[in-house]
Amino acid sequence: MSDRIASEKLRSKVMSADEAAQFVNAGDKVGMSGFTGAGYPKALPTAIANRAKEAHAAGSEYAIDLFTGASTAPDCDGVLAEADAVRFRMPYASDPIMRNKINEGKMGYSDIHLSHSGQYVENGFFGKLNVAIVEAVRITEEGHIVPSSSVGNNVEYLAAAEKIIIEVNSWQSLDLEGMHDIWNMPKLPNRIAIPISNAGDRIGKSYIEIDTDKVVAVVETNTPDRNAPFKPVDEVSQKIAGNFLDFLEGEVAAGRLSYDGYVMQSGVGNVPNAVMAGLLDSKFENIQAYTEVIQDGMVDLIDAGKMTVASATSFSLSPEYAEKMNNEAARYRESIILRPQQISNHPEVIRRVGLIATNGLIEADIYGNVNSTNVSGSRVMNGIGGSGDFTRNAYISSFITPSEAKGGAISAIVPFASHIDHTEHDVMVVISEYGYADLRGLAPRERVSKMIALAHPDYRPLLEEYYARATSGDNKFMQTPHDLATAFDFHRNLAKNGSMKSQDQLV
Ligand code: 0RQ
Repeated sequence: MSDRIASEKLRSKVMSADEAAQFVNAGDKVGMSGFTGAGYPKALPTAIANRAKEAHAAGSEYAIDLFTGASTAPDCDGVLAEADAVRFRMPYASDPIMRNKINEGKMGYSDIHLSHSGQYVENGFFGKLNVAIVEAVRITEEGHIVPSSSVGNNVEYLAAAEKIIIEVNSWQSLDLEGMHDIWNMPKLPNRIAIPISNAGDRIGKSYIEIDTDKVVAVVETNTPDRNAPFKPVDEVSQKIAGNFLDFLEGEVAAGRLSYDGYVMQSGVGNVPNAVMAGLLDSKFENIQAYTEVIQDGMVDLIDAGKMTVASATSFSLSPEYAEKMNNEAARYRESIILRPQQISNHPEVIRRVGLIATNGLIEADIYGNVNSTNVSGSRVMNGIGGSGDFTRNAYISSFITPSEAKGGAISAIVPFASHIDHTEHDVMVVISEYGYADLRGLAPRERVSKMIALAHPDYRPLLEEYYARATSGDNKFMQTPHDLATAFDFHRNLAKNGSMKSQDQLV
């Protein structure tokens, strides 16, 4: 038996994943650890999926409501979705099988701000939490949990659940201990200010205290986190990164930012990773991250001495970098802090540290409204994740995107966003490979030419024609002029012809 379970009381609860899964009943609300392929339970999801398959084969119903930190991985969200073992999902999902089930209407999905999710569960907005299933690096003598490569909503789920199942994963480095900073938010009405003034402030403990009487099972695993590798930096991403740096340089020239101590938040994805590669060769020094996930680019910035501290709730590393983190966690824990997501994404701290938020988008419209979640208004891609937490509260909010998707069939700049996650009131700067649109201080109509300049040249005439229509004829209201009859022509073209381009362009 693993020496990672120091508590004698909890050692007596060790059993197989199949045995532990018997504690998870049909209809249960289950809170799991896990955030972007890091720190999710590795054995229970498959065991629960098998229970579901057996029940379905016998003609019985079996599905759970699944809450996590954010997305997980194929061996968690994927296997559960494939077995039709999930009725309802919250707060974020990016697994392709699960996405299809959601879009086919076979699963409910509440796509909510990540900073809200823990407190919603704690306060019973989703009903009583039956089971928490949390991955740990080890269990202390007192029965405290040392989390693994993500913290997510573990604190809230462990506190709220009636039963606790712990997976102790010996693949995760013991040297992660000391990297976590667990601070319990006092409950309403006794809240106090979160005592973080700088990204690097440590305010809590290195473990999560739990009620050990609630632990019904401990399962031992030895399985890696499963994150997908990043795509190599291509020409478009390189240009976007260059434009992002030009925007930062402009802020320095205007006296609003210094080369010393830029505080960043960066979304996940290939383009944000390319931006970080761009920062490696920049004049910026002593960069800090107050963000949600730590990806490869940030590790490179730390190694190069460019980044002094990175605060997040999770890793989101390629397999190669995850291996490196495991081997060198003792060194990295000097400059990396993993916090509960309620704190990593908290509006109060985000506003205080004065960070520049940088996230990806699906589409932005000519007035600066941003859609991060629903393709053509109806088909969910992933979810809002932390992008709303950061965008709304940042010192400067920015979005980065290639001008086109799907080989040019889709324009990232559209007349009217078909779903809006970040409104024109929150979005300050939008960046594509064609430049950056600084929307600050501009009235809606003043933003239009800047947004159209970000579009691919194929789409610019269509956008200009649309704006001309919106500002002429019967449309007499000039604050945010729209021609409602043709506002969604790009999306209608896509549905009809497989491209947002006009009929004339396609022939
Ligand atoms: O799909 O690879 O199958 O072609 O979306 O697009 O260009 O590689 O960009 O990885 O940065 O993702 C908005 C999805 C962008 C992401 C989104 C398709 C595109 C491709 C990926 P393929 P790219 P990125 C807060 C950050 C919400 C959560 C968030 C996201 C795939 O940034 O999920 O911000 N954001 N979290 O082809 C159809 C469009 C499309 C499109 C892109 N208009 N229509 N498909 N794609 N635009 C902090 C954290 O949460 C960590």
